[in-house]
Amino acid sequence: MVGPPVVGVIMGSRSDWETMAHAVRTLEELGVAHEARVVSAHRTPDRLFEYAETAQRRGLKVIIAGAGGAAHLPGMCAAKTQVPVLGVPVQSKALNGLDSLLSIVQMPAGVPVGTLAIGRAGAINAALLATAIVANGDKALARRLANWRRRQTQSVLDDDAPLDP
Ligand code: RP5
Repeated sequence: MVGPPVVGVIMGSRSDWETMAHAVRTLEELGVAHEARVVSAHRTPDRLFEYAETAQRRGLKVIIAGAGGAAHLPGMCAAKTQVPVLGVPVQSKALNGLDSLLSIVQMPAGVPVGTLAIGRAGAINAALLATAIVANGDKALARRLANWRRRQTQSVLDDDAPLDP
């Protein structure tokens, strides 16, 4: 992977890494230049503002923001940048991520956050969606994404193991 990052992956806490690592691994598989940082809306608001305000001029095309609980990070990030923000609700201990999901998905009209599923599936899909967005202007990446999807399809077709009752 060469060149400056085009996808930024941010998360509210180091404790979110277990989930957000799935997004980063998927970006790596697809050869998408990316960066990953801990940026908390609550604990490091100045870092968040600086990150969001400089994202566009640093060349980021998409930001993936993962957070749990009262998950303000994706919405606050989207409030400070026109770079598309994809939100990943991290599965919280208290409410299993329903709190995270509702905090992220229920943005008032005017500041959109594209919200994915809770946890691992959301993190992987956020990376795939970010890749598809970036691939609109990158034919080589579009081919890599198409190949990734073909391999996924083939792996299901190839798995003929019996389904034991
Ligand atoms: C949120 O609070 C983070 O996104 C994390 O999911 C949650 C808990 O953070 P820690 O207390 O584990 O640092 O801001």
